[in-house]
Amino acid sequence: MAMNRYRAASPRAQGTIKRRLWYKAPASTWEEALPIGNGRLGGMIFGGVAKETIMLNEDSLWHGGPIEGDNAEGLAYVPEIRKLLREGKQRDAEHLARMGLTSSPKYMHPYQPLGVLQLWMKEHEGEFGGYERELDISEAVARVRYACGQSAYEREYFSSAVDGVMAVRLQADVPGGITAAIHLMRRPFDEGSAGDGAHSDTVTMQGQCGPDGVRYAAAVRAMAEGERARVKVIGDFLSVEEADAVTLLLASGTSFRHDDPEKSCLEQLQAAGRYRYAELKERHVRDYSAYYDRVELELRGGDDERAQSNAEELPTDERLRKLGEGGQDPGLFALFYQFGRYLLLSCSRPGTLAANLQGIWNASFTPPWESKYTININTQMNYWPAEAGGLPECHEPLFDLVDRMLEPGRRTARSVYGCRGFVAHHNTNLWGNTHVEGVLLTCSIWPMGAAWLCLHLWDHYRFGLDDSFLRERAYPLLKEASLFFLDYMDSDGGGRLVTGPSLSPENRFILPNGETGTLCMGPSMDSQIVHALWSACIEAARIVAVPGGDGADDAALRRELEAALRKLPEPEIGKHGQIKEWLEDWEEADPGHRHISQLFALHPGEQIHARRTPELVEAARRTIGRRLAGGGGHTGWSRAWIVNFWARLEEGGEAYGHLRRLLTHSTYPNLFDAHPPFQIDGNFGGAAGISEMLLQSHGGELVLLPALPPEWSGGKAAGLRARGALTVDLEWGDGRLKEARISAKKRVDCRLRCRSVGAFVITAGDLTIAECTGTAMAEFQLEAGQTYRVNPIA
Ligand code: FUC
Repeated sequence: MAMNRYRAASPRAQGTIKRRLWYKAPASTWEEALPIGNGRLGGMIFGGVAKETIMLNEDSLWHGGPIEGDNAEGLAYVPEIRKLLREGKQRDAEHLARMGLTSSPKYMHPYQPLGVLQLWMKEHEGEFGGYERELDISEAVARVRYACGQSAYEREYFSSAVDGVMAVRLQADVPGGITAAIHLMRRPFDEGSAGDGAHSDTVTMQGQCGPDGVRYAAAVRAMAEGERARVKVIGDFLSVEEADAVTLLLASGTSFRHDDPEKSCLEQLQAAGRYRYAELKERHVRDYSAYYDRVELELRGGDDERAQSNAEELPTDERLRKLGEGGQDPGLFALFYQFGRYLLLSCSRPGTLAANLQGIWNASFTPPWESKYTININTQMNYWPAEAGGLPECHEPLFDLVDRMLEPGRRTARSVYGCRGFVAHHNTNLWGNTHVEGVLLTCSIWPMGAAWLCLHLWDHYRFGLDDSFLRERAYPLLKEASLFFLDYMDSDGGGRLVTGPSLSPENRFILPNGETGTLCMGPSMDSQIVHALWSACIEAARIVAVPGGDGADDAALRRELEAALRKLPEPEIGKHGQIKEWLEDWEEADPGHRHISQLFALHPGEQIHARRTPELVEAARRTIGRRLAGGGGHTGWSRAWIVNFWARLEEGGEAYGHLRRLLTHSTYPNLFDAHPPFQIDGNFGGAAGISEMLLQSHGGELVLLPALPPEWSGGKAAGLRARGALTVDLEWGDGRLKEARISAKKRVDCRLRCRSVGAFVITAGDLTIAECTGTAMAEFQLEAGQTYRVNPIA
C-alpha cells in the first residue's frame, strides 16, 4: 500500500533537522494526544481511526468576568499585622491576616475548554494497519496514517497563526473513500450547535462561559474534493460523503476580542477558505518555520552516531522508556528542547494571550489551580526559554498581561496597602486581576507577582537592546512596580527595608518556641526580587534619561531608589551553611519543599554568581542539597528550576542528572510535563535549563558551554541569543569547544569566557581581536554586523 503517497513536499530549506514526536498507536489518554496551536486556538489530537477526537481550546475562554476582589480592610489591618509579627505573635498575625487581607471572592475563575471536534468515519470499524501518528515540530503539522479496508488514509492537522484557523485534511487513496460525520460539542456545558443557515457546509456552536463571562463561538466548515463528493448538514452534523479528500477549517472566537464571535468565526472561515489546502499549509509552514528555524540544536554523546540514529528511529514513547531504563539518548534532550520552543510558538504568539499553567491545552472545566497564571514561579518559568531560544516575539503576550494588570494592580496597591504604583499577588487571570487571592496563607499574601513579571520586560530589553521598547513599555512598568515598594516597605528596626506581611512561597518555618508560621517580614526572595527590580529600574532610568527633558524627575527617583537599594537585606548564610530563606535563621517546616525561593538570587536573579560570590555559591549548593535531602519529590517545574540552578553553578553533570530525571519521572508520553497532572512550566523550564547549560549571558559576561555534561560531549547549536543583542553559534566535540561564532546587532562590550577550553583566540575575518590564555576571560568590543570567531588554541 502506498503509504508515502501523500507526503507533501516540504517548502522548507534543505538541511534543517527534521524533528518529530511519533507513535505507533492512537492516543488513549490526553497525555498521549498531540498538541497543536497557533498561540490562541489549540487542539489535542487523539488520532483515532473510526472516531477522531480533537479537544479544542481558545485562549480567552475563561469562566466569569473580571473580579474586583480587593479586601479594602487591608489598609487598616496591614500595620496591625506588621506589629503582631514584630512582637512574635505569629498566630494572632495570621489569624487576622486571613480575614483582613484575603479577597472576596476567594478564588479566580478557571480557564475552560472550548469543546471537542469529533469525526466519525464511516466504514472504518474493524481492523486497521500501518498506523503511525506524528507531530512534526519542524513544520508544526500533525499527521495520522493508516490503512483500513481497501484504502490507505492520511490526515494532517495544523493550527495556522497566519490564517487564524485550524485545518484538518483527510485523504484516501481510493476515489470517494471518505464518508464522515463531523460535529462540535462542549460537554457538560454544551449549549448546542447547528447548521449555519446561510452555508450548507458549516456548523456553528456558541454559548457563554458563566453568567458574566465571555460569549464564545466555534464554526467548522468542510470543503470536499472528488467527483462524487457531497457536503450537507444533517441535524447538527456536517455530513461529508464519498470525497477523495476533504479539508475541514475550524474557527473560534470570544467576546474578549469580538463583539459578535459567531460573525467573526464565519469571517475567518471565509478568508481562510479562499486558499486551497496546499496553499494554507504552505502559508502556515512558512510562517511557523521562520521562527522555529532560527535555532538548531544537535546533541551527541561521543562518536557513536549509529547508536544515536538508532534511537532517532524509535517511537517517542519508547525513547522515553529506554531513557528511564538507563539508556543514553542525547537526541531526545535536543528534541525536548525544540519541543519547548514548539510549545511556546504554539501557545504564545504576538496578539494572543500569555501561556497559562497549561499553555492553552486544557481538557477540564475545573482544571488544577484553575489553569490560571500562577506568578510565584510558574508563569515566569513559561517564558524562560523565550529570549535565548530566539523567540522574543513569543514573550510579548506576557507583557500584554502585565499591561492588563496595571490598572487592577494600582487599585490593589491603593486600596489594600495605601501605596502608589502597582502590585500583584501569586495569581492572575484573563482580566489581569491582582488581589490577595485564596485562603491558603502559605501562598496568598505575597505582593511580589508584578515585580517579578516586570523583570521579564527588562530581560527582553537586555537581550534585544531595543531602546524604544525600554522607553515605551518596560521602563514605565518598572517604575510603577518600584514606586509601590518605595511606599510599601517597612523598617526592620535596624536600618533595613523589608517587605511584609509576606512569605517565602509556599513554605513554612518553625519558630524557636516551636510554633510554625508562614507570614513574616522580609522573606529572602522578596528582598532579592526588590533588589533585581530596583536595580533594573535604576539602570533603565539611566538609559532612557533625556538630558534637560522630563528625565529630571527620574533623576530624583533614581537617587531615591539607589539609597533604598542599599538598605535591602542581602542574601545571607544560615546555621546550616544554607542561603537563609527568611530574614531570621528559622528552620524550614518542610526542608524538602518544592519551592526553592531563596535561590531566586541564583536564578533567574544574579546576586549569586558562580565565580564572584564563592561563599554564597557554596551556600546555594547546600541549599539545593538540603531541599533534595528533604525528600520533597521535586517534580516538573521544581526539577526544572534545579536544572537551571546547577547550570548557573556551572555544574554540567548535576544539571544533566536533574534534566534526565525531569524526562524520566515528570514527562508524559506526549512529552508534556507531569507536575503531575500536566502543567506546562516544566517543559519550558527544562528547555531553558538546556540552553542555560550551553550558553549564559548574565552578570556582564558571556560564557560558552558553561555546564556541558559528559553525556553531550559533541554537538552543535546555532542561533542562540545572548544578552547584549548577540547571536551565538557553537560547535563542540570531545567535551571541548571547537568553534563559536558570535555576531552583534549593536556595538557592545563583551567579557567572554569559555568553560571548556583554557586558551582561545578571537578573530574577525583575518584580524586577531583578542587572545586569551590563563585568565580564561577575554574583553573586547563587538562591532554591529560583524561576526567573531572563537577558537581554542591547541
Ligand atoms: C504553586 C505550586 C504548585 C503548583 C501551583 C500551580 O502553588 O506550589 O506546585 O505549581 O502553583
